[in-house]
Amino acid sequence: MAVVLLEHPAEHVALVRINRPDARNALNMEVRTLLARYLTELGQDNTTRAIVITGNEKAFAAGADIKEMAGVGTMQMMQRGTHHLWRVIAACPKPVIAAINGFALGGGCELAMTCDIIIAGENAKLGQPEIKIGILPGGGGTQRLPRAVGKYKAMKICLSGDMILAKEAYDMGLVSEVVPDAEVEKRALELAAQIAAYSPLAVQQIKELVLAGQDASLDAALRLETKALHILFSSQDQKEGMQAFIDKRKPNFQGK
Ligand code: CO8
Repeated sequence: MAVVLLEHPAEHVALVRINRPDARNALNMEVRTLLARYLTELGQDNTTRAIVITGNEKAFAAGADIKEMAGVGTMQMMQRGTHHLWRVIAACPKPVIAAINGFALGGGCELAMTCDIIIAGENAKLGQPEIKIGILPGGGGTQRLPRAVGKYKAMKICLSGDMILAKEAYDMGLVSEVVPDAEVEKRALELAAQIAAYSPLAVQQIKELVLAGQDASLDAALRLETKALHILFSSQDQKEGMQAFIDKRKPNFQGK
C-alpha cells in the first residue's frame, strides 16, 4: 500500500494520511515527496477548499526517517533537497489541519507546525528530540516553535528533547484544540468542512495575511490586511455572504 494515502471524505475536503505504521510514520523521502506532490496538487485544485493531514492511532509522524539519514553526508543531504519539499508543503495556499494521535516528534512536530490548525488527541505526544541523536530540528523547529510558544519554552523543548503531552502543548499555544483520541480525525474533518463552506477567497486571504504578517512590521501587515479586505469587496462571495445575512438564509459561496 502507498506510504501516503489521499482521500476525499467530504465535498471540498481532502484527507492526506501518512501510512508507514511499522515505522511510526517516519518521514522517509518517499513520504516527503508524496506529501509535497499532494499538497501542490490540492493547492491548485479548485474543488479542494480545506485539507487534513493525519497519521494513525500510534503516530502522526515520529520524525524524519533516521535509518535513511544515518549514513549520509552533507552533499547527499543537500542533493536530497528535502528543504525544498518542506517549503512546498508550507506554501500550500489552502488551510491545512494537522490531526495528531500518538507521536508527533522531530520532523513530525515540524510538519504539524507547517499546518494552520493542530487538533491533538489527549494522549498525543509532541517534541523535538533531534538533540538526542546529535542533530537539530531542521524542518522549521528552531524557528516556528519559538514563534508559537515563545523563546523559553521552545528552548526547553529543543534542548531537552523531552516530549510534551497534548494538554501542555495546548496550554503553551502549540495545539489549537485537544479532543479524546478517538475523535481526532472526526473533529479535524468537521472543522475542515466548516471552513470549506466559507468563501475560499476569504479563507485564503486570511491564511496569507496571518502568515505574511508574522514576518512583517505591524504597520505594513495592517496595510496588507486593509488591501486584502478591499479586494474581497470585488468578489461575488462578499455580495452573496452579506445578502444571505440580510435575507436570513445560508450563503452559497462559489469562490468567485
Ligand atoms: N526513523 C526511522 N524509524 C523509526 C523512527 C524514525 N524516526 N521512529 C520509529 N521508528 C521505527 C523503529 O525503529 C521501529 O522499527 P523496528 O520495529 O524495525 O525496530 C518502529 O518504528 C517502532 O518504533 P519503536 O519500537 O521505537 O516504538 P515505540 O512505540 O517504543 O517508540 C518512539 C516510539 C518514541 C517514537 C521511538 O520510536 C522514537 O524515539 N523514535 C525516534 C524519534 C526521533 O528521534 N525523531 C526525530 C528524528 S530526526 C528528525 O526528525 C529531523 C527533522 C529534520 C526535518 C528536515 C525536513 C526538511
